[in-house]
Amino acid sequence: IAKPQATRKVPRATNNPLPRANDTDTLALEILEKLTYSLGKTTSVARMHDWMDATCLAVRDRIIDHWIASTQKVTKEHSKRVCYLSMEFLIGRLLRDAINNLGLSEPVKQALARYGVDLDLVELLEPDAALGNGGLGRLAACFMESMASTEVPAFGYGIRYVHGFFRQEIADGAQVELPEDWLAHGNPWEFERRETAYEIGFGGKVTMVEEPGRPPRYVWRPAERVLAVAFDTPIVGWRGKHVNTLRLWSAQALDPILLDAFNSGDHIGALLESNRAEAITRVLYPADSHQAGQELRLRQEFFFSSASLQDIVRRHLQTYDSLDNLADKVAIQLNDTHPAVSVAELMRLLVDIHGIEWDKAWEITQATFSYTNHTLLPEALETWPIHLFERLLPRQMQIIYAINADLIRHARLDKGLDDGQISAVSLIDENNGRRVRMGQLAFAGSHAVNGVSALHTELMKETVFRDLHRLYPERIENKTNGVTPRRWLFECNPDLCKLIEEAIGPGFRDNIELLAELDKFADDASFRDKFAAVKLANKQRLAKVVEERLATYVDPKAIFDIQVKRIHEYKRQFLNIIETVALYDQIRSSPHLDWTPRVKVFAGKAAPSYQEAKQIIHLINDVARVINADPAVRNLLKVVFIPNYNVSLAEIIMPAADVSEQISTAGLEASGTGNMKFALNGALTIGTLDGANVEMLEHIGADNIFIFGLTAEEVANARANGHMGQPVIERQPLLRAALESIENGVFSENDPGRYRSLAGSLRDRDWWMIAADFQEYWNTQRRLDELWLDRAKWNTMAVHNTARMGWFSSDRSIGEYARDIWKAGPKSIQAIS
Ligand code: HBZ
Repeated sequence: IAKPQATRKVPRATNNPLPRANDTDTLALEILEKLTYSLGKTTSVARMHDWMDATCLAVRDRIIDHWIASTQKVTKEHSKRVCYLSMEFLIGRLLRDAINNLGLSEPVKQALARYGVDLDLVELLEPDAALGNGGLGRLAACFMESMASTEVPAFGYGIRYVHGFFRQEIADGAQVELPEDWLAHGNPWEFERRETAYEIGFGGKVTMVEEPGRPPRYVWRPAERVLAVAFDTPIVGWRGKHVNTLRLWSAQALDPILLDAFNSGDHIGALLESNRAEAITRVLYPADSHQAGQELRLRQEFFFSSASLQDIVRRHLQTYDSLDNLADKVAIQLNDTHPAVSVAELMRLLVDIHGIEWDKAWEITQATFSYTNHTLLPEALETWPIHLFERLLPRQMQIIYAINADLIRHARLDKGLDDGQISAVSLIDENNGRRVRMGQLAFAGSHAVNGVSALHTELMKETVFRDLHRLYPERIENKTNGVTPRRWLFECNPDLCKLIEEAIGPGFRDNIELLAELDKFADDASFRDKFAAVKLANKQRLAKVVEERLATYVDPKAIFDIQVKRIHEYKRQFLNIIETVALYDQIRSSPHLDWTPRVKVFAGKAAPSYQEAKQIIHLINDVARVINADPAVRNLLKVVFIPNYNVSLAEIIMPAADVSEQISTAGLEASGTGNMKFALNGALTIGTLDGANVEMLEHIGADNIFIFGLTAEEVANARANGHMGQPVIERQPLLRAALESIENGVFSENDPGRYRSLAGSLRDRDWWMIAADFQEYWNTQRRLDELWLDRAKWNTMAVHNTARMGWFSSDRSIGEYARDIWKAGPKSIQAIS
């Protein structure tokens, strides 16, 4: 009789994650296990993609350990949770973030090296998750990382777009949009939670149900229902201390195939419902400054708002037996107005579904929500035609009317507002064919409303929300944006971090404001030289990318003058390129002068329907073609437009800039966050007194930043006084000549009239104050040229920039939100000063 084999010891059931060592041997084994058992490959047949997947999966296991621990802690302590509702999360790649935050950079690198695999190459294969347009979406991603790093329990709620922000190519100088396909090879970070799914209704009818002895109830019977299914991605904070969840919703049909139709031979019809449902989360709208306006967009907004709120309410009721204390346990932040319909939807859930009396429900709603505004541009403020809203969301429309009636009653009776003021605060715009104003709705439904820089917050009080601000003077407050130093310094600029650590020790990695200690090294010549050497190496890396993608040589010894951001008239890439043309003219007409060599770098996407922005891209490329081919400039000036700007490209660009262009028309850039990333990495800013530039000036000091141009107030006055560009242009020969060459086809010989209307807009109203600001911009650029000749001074200023940017960490922003708005997170975070 065979002896029974010794069985392996099975651990008892436990809530605790498996203990793991962080050494190279263990990681090498775990990666190999993933390769073998999750991907079914051996080392001899594995492609680089397989190594990437195996590495992500092995690292993901480590995150899960911390994830479980974090969730248990939050549950046990009944901590208040932050729910960050955002239509966009521009997260980029996650592998390096995860490895770095877990402190596994070296062991993972070594582990892969055992198999002859280079981690740097593996990292490049991860698709860049581009579920956002620009600053707003990237801010949401930085905030998710900072909430995890500062141990604020949080859920990010958004949409799992199948196709993220479009891929940009440049063909004959013009932007071409191609579909983006980040999920094509699967997504190793996400967990599908099929059990976490909610029905989302659209259309249909509302009926009033009267039962004896009870107040009337409203019952919404939607004509159409779709399912929202959760996909969770763990977001790991610095040193793996805490892990939060990014929960993205995907739309599915309740009935994936209509069997009746299928069986009767209508195979296409059988799929209609699922196609219609899945369309909701198929693609991100690529417009960041004009209202999309289509029905599908409103469906997206309601879909993810309703799913998130149903989830929040259900989870709350799992722990508590009432929704009365909802606001004590959850803070919901509305990232712009895209989720503003949530205000009406939460009211519906509280009143219609959970039977809470209206006034009580309103109290809970206001105490739970807060709202962040990101723009003052009138054309970007969201409004929806009443008829569309009513047809798609009939019950929510009734609720908005009821909220509005209360608001107007209060304004008229308690505050004595007149008709004009009433129409300004009303949730319904009666002047443009009756529309729902989402900004007003978000404001009314929140206890706190914030702008994203000091200037922007003040302008909010004076412009879009002037009358609501008078009605509720305590509600608007400022929360200046920030960026996560993990991605935007530690990961993208490791050499600089090494140098900083040599100088001031490692403390800055846990408290970024300790960067201030670098200040004293600004006058240390040997430190400065090392700082400059790191910058040069970063410029060489960017030059290589430019060479590979554009087959253009740029000299890393020249000034790298960089403007990367969405293309928009108010951001004034046009001003920058006109200055470039003027400089080109000057170099050619005075070749004997000692010109400082410059490389002008541009990158950014235009909304596909934004013709002026697309023209600006075309112009930049046309100017680049002519200048780069002209032997007369002798490499003193180069212009490059790098296609397909995204988070990963930004990580290469930010550390490589000498000059950061932040030149928006004053009063129009709510904050900016690229400005912070550049300065943190030691670039000198040339900028207007706009958005967070104003606060950067205060922190960095006027001696270390180049400010020019009209102030927001001066812009408003000039516009009010009927400013015209032509008289200004007449007085400025440089501007005049540059503009004439652009409009006469010097850069577009095959289509000489191409830029006539673009240039004409300057002669006319000059709405963006390009002509008005040109001369000062030019003069300031020449001051930079001169400074470049005194490299010691330049480097001193650059060091001061890095040293003084610690305050612009998103950890600081999150600390302020936690303290002032959410009343959530560890006491140490809420105690931020
Ligand atoms: O939000 C940006 C602001 O322009 C920028 O100044 C600020 O720093 C940043 C973060 O607060 N706004 C956006 O990026 N806006 C959008 O991307 C957007 C997207 C979809 C829309 C409207 C705007 O429908």
